[in-house]
Amino acid sequence: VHLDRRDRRSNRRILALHPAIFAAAACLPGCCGRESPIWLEVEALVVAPGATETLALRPLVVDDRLKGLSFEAQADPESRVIVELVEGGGDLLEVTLQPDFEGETVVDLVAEDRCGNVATTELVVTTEGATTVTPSGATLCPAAIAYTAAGDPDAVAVAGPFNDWSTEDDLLEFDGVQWVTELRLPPGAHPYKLVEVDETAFEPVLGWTCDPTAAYIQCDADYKQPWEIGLVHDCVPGGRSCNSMLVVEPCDVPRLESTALDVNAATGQVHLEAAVTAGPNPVASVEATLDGAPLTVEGTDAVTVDLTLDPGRHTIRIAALDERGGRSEELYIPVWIDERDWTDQVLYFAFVDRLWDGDPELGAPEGATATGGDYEGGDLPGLVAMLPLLEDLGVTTLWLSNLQDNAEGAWDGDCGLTYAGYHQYWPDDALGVEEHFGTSADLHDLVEGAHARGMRVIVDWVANHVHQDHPYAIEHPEWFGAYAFCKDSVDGQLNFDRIPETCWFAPYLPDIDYANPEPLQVMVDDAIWWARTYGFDGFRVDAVKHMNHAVAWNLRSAIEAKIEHRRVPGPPGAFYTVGETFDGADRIASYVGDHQLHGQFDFPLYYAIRSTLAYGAGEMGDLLAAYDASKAVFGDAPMSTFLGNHDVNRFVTDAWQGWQDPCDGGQIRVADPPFDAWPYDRLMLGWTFLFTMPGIPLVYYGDELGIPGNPDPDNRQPMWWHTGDLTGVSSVEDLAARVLPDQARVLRHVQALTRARHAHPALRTGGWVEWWREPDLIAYGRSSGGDHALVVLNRSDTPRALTNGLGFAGLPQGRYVDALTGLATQSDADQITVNVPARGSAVLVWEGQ
Ligand SMILES: [Ca+2]
Ligand SMILES: [Ca+2]
Ligand SMILES: [Ca+2]
Ligand SMILES: [Ca+2]
Repeated sequence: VHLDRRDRRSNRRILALHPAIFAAAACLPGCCGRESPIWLEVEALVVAPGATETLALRPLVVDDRLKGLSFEAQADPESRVIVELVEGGGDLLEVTLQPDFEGETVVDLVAEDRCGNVATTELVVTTEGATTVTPSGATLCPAAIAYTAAGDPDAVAVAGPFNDWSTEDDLLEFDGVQWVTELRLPPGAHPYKLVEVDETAFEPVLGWTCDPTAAYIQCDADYKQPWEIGLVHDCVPGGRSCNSMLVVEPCDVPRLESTALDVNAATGQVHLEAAVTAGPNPVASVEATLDGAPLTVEGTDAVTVDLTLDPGRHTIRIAALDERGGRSEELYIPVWIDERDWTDQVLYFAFVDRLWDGDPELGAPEGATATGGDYEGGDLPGLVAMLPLLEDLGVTTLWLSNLQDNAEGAWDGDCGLTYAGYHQYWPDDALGVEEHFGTSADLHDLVEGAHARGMRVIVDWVANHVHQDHPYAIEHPEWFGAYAFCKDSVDGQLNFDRIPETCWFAPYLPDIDYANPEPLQVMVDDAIWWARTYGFDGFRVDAVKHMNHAVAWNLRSAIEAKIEHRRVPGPPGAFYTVGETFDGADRIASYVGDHQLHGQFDFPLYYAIRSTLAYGAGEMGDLLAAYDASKAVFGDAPMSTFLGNHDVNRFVTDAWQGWQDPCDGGQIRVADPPFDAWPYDRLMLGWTFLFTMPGIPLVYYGDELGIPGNPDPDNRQPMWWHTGDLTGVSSVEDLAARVLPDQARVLRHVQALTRARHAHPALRTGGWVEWWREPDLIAYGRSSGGDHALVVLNRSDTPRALTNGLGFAGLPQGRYVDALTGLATQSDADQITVNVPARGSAVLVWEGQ
């Protein structure tokens, strides 16, 4: 007989009365006068179809101080709900629902004390508000889709692997404004497309499209054919070949989402609002920290934080906990209270293994045979010790080598020699810190130490490949493409050019197949983990053109959602991505934009600087033409300008000796410092140009001294080969005292330029007006607001005195001071005479009338 709930309840009252009557009639020893146990109010238990939930019964009963309660539980047989009492005392109730169960049912609970007093209550079991579970056991979570149709369809479907790309299974509903639906999917990455269906007399016409509002995308393996080596990247919403990708977050814990974030970088005022969404269990508390110290926040369904912060970097972290200890993903909010934009930064590539050996115990070599191809001993404690010097040099952003643990051992490379992973482009662990460099704590020390000096920290993100020893390669071989060596050719065309996205850099570096949504999501998640765990301010993205466009796209979306908390793509924000695409301007630009990277390194300008200044080729005006050409392609994207990096030979060696084959009869050709002054003069001209033009100037470690180097690996000579032990060096002057006179000249020149650049917005922003041009000399005026500068570059062997007007170049009359020499010049009405040395430069900044 099936009783409805009302019947059950009255039945229970009768049951509850009965034991009291029984106890009065014949009480057991020690039981007389004792009363029945009393059930506290039992809240409904939310259980997902197919899932099991547990409930501790003992805390729900008051038993009149007697120990030894026992329980019984009885489910409605028609519901097919399985109830079991487990654990030693049998006081933990497990309730399991059939996968097809939906709605509400009641479980009768009986508590009996050792005197035989019993009490009953009912437990309502409901699926309402539960997350659902697939047959494989994964929890299903909601994923909302809203679509504004391009046409006037009769129906709109969402299709993906989750419904075998069906155009009929999951239809959207028109809500009067948009087509909407809510899917229930397991957490993880799910490609999908939207399908506009137009009914016709014969068969429906299907219009397949990507979701134009999708934050994440996925590009099929064949989106770019091998012969499409140009700039085709139509794997974008609206393009030919993309899929949109839902990234479904776990829903068995609370969720925290920022709903408002206002940061006033000038006053330090921060206003933050976040909404808390409960998972299956009610939210019990919200925890927050500011820079690691507890921060009191009010509310459990919405959180508001108002703070006034000191200048510098701060981190707010908030998490919500539910009644069963379930913890939300952390809401991570980094805040910079400073008015320096990314375009105001001076970037320094701290190539960790080669900067400063702060701990001789760290960094033992791995047995590589190539000179300069093994760990040399530089480490994180060394970089911490180097921060005062870098700050004095005017560096405001550090670019660190990848810090992921890299493969041990020595591996085959160029020149028939073996190499170790000292460069950190061979990751063999997702989240561990390279043991040659130090510990996780050392990395925290470095980032916090830099932040304390107002310096930002970006890190190399290596995502094109992993080392074969990486757990991803071992446990998920299906995440990697088929082996095709980049340096092999097919039909006379290098794989590097033919299939840049899928070729392998080395047989031991499996190339990630980014057509697979799993590694696409995992690699981006790992990147965000590093940024949030260590407080990084940006990524230098390695090998951009060797990964499909979904990688840059999804990285940017994840940054905006999980670090910047943006609703819509916007101008360069708190977090910066700068990519390495060793290629021409159009290819570089094809990865830059609102949905991809913020900027990239300006390789075309680099080539112009080497040509004009290192080789003395062409005319000096070529520099400005190259800058304008870059500007025409890259627009206002925050590009990083440079005159050397770890993949090309060093500037002074290139100027002095030209390109030299790094393979030298079975060993690496090691460059010596030039013993002429002129390569250093040429380098200083390069620095003057870089620091007096827009862009984010990059100092590749050692180029501030002009250290020498043939191509990789000799372009990565340890600093201490040229400076000696850096212990006790904390300023530019300390370092200048230890190096060659020409190197000291370069060092002081770079410092003078960074100081001028930081002090004068005219050197950072705004355009330029040509003031003088000869084949071996150019000069340009620059103005920003009320700030003005006149820059002269003379690569000839003749010192010059140039007299010209100011007004035509937008420059005011008055007193100008050369930031390089400190010498002042007063204009004669509109005329000024500028003295510039042979192979030298002048940076005249206006100091008023
Ligand atoms: Ca060391
Ligand atoms: Ca390692
Ligand atoms: Ca390792
Ligand atoms: Ca690749």
